[in-house]
Parts: sequence; C-alpha cells; structure tokens
Amino acid sequence: MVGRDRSPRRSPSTAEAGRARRKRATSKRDIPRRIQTLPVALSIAGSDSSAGAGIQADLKTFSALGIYGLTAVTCIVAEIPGKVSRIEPVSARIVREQIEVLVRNFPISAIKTGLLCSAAIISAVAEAIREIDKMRGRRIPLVIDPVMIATSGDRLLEPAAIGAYKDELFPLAALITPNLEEAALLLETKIKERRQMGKAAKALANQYRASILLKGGHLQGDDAIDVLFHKGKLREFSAPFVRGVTTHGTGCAYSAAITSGLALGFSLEDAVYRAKKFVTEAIARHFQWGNLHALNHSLGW
Ligand code: PXL
Repeated sequence: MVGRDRSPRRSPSTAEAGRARRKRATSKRDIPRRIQTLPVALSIAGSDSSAGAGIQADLKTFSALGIYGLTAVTCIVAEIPGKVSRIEPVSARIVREQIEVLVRNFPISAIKTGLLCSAAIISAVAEAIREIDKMRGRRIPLVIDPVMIATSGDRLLEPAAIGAYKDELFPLAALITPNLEEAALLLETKIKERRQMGKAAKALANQYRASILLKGGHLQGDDAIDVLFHKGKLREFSAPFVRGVTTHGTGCAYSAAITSGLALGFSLEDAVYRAKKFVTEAIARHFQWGNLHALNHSLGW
C-alpha cells in the first residue's frame, strides 16, 4: 500500500507559496525587455566625500533631470560641508584615459568640467576634448565650471592652473560659469556691484570666445542674480536669495543642470533658465542634519 505523501512539495506551506508567487512575479517573462535609452552626459570633476559637490552632485543632478551620467574623476577631496580636509589629484594620464574610453563607446551629448585641480590635468582634458571635436568634426557642447575656491574659502585649484585654463580649455567651451570670485581672479580686477557684472561677463566672453554665465550669488541684495552674455546679448536670470542655508556645491548642481539641458537639446538660454530654477528649488528644499545642510538634488525640471 502506498501511503500518503506528506512531502512539503505536494502540500506547500504558506511561506513557500508566497516565495513561489514572488518568484513568478519577477520571472524573466515579466521584466519589460524593451530597449531603454537616455541622453548621455559626462562630468569631468573631483570627488567630494560629503557628496554635496563634485561628481557626486553632478550624477545626482543628471539622474534627476533625465540624463545618464558618466564620470572621469580628477581628484579626491576628503571634506564635510564647510571644511576641506585633504585633496589628492589622480594622474593626468588616468584622467585622459577615463575620457577616451567613454568617448569611444558612449554617445555623449554634452560634457561639463568641475574641479580639475592642476595645470597637468587641465592640459590632459583639453587634449582629450580637442580629439573628440576632431573625431566628430564639430564641437561637443562643453560647459566649464572653473572651480577655484570652495564655498568654505579653501583653495581647490593650484594657482599655476589658471594659465592652463585660459590658454587651453576655455577656447573649447560653449559656456563658462564663473562666480564673482573666479571672474575677479580671471580678470585680475574686483567686481563689487551688480552694475559691473555685465561688463565683466562681456570682457570674459571676448577673451575666450565663449558664452559666459557670471553668477552673482554672493552679492548683496534680496535676489541671486546671474548674467549671461551669449551671442552678443546680455540677459539676467534672477531668483529670490534663499537665506540661512549653508550651501555647498550649488555651482556644481547648476552647471550639471545646464549640461543636462544641452544634452536634451534645449537652447543655451533655455537650459540656463531651467537650471536656475532647479538650483533655487534644490536650495530651498535642502536636507538638514543638525547644522549640516545639503542640497536636495532629487527634484526634477
Ligand atoms: O563646490 C566646489 C567643489 C567642486 N568640486 C569638488 C569639491 C568642491 C567643494 O568643496 O569638493 C570635488
């Protein structure tokens, strides 16, 4: 006589039945297999351990704005918001190689640079970008955030690197996005009032044959006003200045958002307009842990 088979297989427990159901729900057949694609942008920048600036900020911004972000790391910064502890550059050779392998394989629509650390790295980046332009027979949209000094006041770029920026990288840019301090260092003059911003933006645009977005964030007043000099015209972008937030990496998020806009095919003016809105919201809806603040990069366009 054959006895009743009481093996768990024939009479599954509730837990097993649940496991089987979950397995069915995630079986290969149910995963959409349509090819998905996104516009691609590349950030060439430093790593910020606290993830509010640098490549971490760029990647968060790209993701929030519908862009697949790639990175070429230039240096590693050990820091928390407000305090840079140590910076170590990587070799110019590995910076160049990161860019080259990406460019050979991904359909990159736009590039941004952030902290480039040294003259040698700036030269390597400029050489790699000249190669891309030559290969494609046209200029790739390049946004340069000429990061020199952190919001905390810490110097991030070696002084000798300013010459390399001017001679090698700026001439390849579609847009350069200095803040007032950076513009003052580049022009070797002081910019103290709003009235002087237009003139400074024009002077930089003429020197480097690129459009200039001069960010007036740190200037007095209730509004954060930026001036864009593009195709011979000046335009102002203004947003209420959000007080009481210790911002860090605002410039990174701003230039990454502009780069996202260009990768999506927006005009430069439109990309700047929308990026300004994105950054203003990211500040207003920041995250906070005690007195540590961080931008909220997760909001969309
Ligand atoms: O926000 C400027 C900046 C850019 N890039 C990196 C940084 C910082 C500021 O600290 O660490 C990597």
